[in-house]
Amino acid sequence: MSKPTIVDVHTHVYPPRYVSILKSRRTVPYVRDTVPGQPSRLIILPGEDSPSSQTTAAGRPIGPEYYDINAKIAFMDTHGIDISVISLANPWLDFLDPHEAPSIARSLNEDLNNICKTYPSRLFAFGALPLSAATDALVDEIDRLPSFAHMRGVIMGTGGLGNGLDDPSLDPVYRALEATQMTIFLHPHYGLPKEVFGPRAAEYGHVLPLALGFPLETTVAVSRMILSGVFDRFPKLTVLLAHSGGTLPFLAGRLESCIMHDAHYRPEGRRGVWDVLRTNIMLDAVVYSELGVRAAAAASGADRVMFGTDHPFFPPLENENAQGESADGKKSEKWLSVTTNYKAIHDAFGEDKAQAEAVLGGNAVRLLRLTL
Ligand code: 5CU
Repeated sequence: MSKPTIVDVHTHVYPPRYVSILKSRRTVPYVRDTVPGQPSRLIILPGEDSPSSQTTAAGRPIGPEYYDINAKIAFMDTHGIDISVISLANPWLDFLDPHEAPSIARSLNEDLNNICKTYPSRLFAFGALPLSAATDALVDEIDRLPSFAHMRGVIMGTGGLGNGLDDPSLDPVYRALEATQMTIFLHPHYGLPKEVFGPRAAEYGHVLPLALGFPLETTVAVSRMILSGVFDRFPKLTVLLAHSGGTLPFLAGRLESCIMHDAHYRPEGRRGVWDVLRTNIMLDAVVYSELGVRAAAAASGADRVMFGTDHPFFPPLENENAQGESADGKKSEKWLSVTTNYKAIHDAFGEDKAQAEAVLGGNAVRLLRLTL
């Protein structure tokens, strides 16, 4: 029996050009050298280098896993992953000066496609958009993407052009993405206002922003897209939601019910939340539990849920300084964050091996057209 194809749709890279940009900066996001002989540190999250976050050493060590595609391939081999759809990691190009953003986006998308070419049957990509620039520049970049053989969409944060993803100014962007069949990979970065987590938040490291802030940010962003009618105007637009859609699978019924009971919100020809979930939305399976995978499959359909790893984030802690190397220096150790997601998928589908295999790879190959 042949081995099913395993596809990782949620796996990040900071190409060398992007790392150089981060190294040239002094405010978040940036890369800085701290202790001589130790890896540089990547500081990306809002407020991550503020004095109140000193209980967690600022940022995370950045090693080859973040920028060297050979390290990504080694990770894939260790974990039995055949194909990865790589994407720039947060905060993408959001912080760039509007004048330089379009040319940097062009170069980075070319870099990403060229990186994929080095392992042609194993790598595809979600490109990046110069979101700080004018809408025309974004549309121009989207229109270029189909000429890149490996490009299947764009990774985007929740900020849009500065006013979120329900901003009508984004309509030309959505129109271009729909027309070019480029999927939005919607990914969080900004989390929730820090006040939500209270005065003791720093004692808990990154746990609250990453475990709760990230998914809630995604949930709010996609809910705003639904409420503003993005999917009514662009019925063929496809969006892959990071982290199994945040809490949307669990809260979709409540969202739909609140819509139906709101006297002040009566949009014409509105498509229901469940319809959008099952038609436009795809969910990754980066949720670390059987319950989460089941909820994702129940909400969007098991034929729209796809395996992911979030590599290079969440490496085994004991390897923090070695960036994935085991004590003897070999790069062969499996990551708990990955094995947990594999187990969640197998446990969620039990005897239904065909469905597990679809989530592990078949869905991604079909929905993202992962053939050259
Ligand atoms: O650990 C982190 O900060 C992150 C991050 O910034 N982005 C991501 O995708 N996963 C984890």
